[in-house]
Formats: sequence, structure tokens, C-alpha cells
Amino acid sequence: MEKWRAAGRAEERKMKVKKQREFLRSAAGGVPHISDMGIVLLGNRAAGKSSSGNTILGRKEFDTVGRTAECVKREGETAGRHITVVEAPGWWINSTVELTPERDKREIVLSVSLCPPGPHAVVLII
Ligand SMILES: Nc1nc2c(ncn2[C@@H]2O[C@H](COP(=O)(O)OP(=O)(O)OP(=O)(O)O)[C@@H](O)[C@H]2O)c(=O)[nH]1
Ligand SMILES: [Mg+2]
Repeated sequence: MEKWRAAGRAEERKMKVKKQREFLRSAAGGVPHISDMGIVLLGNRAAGKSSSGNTILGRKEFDTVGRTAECVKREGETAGRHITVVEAPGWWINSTVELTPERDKREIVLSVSLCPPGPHAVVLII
């Protein structure tokens, strides 16, 4: 009798998992279309953060000539989405956290708050 009950419970669990899987694959439960997306670009100095921002936005919004010393925020429409891209100042490639200027560290921390309620992605540019 107990064996039958256990088999029944296992079957029930299987059905539940199947239903959840179908729900996740359906339009209602699948990957939602994010119409407003926030992206933060981090990386060492001259890694290509500004260039990557321009690639994401599909036009020249970030200055790739000078160094980005403070956070820069740019917005645009890409692939049917409103995208906010924030570039934070980069760190020296072989520098430690201790040797990185406080000002740069403050800006890096600030960057994530520039696309409220928070970025959907933090991209490390290498
Ligand atoms: N060859 C090559 N050069 C690149 C690439 N991406 C960027 N660059 C060049 O590298 C330099 C720095 O690029 P940026 O995009 O300004 O880099 P960044 O990380 O924003 O630099 P900072 O803001 O100064 O830290 C520029 O002269 C770019 O043209 C790349 O994929 N290939
Ligand atoms: Mg830059």
C-alpha cells in the first residue's frame, strides 16, 4: 500500500515539474521582454569601455579620445529597447584596489546607482 502511495507522490511531483517547465517556456512565464534596460560598463583604463558603449547604442555617444574620469551616462533605443549605458572610470590594469584612487573607487560605486532601480547587467570590458 505504502509503495503505491510513494509511486503516486512521485507521479504527482513529476506532473508538477512538467507543468512548471511548460509555464516557464510559455509567453507568460518565459524570459520577459525588458523594455527599459540598464547596463554598467566596468574595466581597466583604455580597455574599450566607451567603444563598447557606442557599439551597444549603435552610434557614437561616448568619447573614445580622452579618458573617462567620471561616470558617463548615455541612453538610446536599441533592438526595441530603451537602453541606459553607464561607463565608470577604469582602474590601472595592474593596479591593486589599495592603489586605485579613492575618487575612482567612489565613481565606480556610484555607477550602479545611475540606472535606477539598478543595472540589469554589469559588463566587464577586457
Ligand atoms: N584595436 C582596437 N582598439 C580598440 C578597441 N576598442 C577600443 N579601442 C581603442 O582603444 C582606445 C581606448 O578605447 P576606449 O573605448 O576609449 O576605452 P575606455 O575603456 O573607455 O578608456 P578610458 O575611458 O580612458 O578608461 C581608443 O583609441 C579606441 O579606439 C578594439 O576592440 N580594438
Ligand atoms: Mg572611456
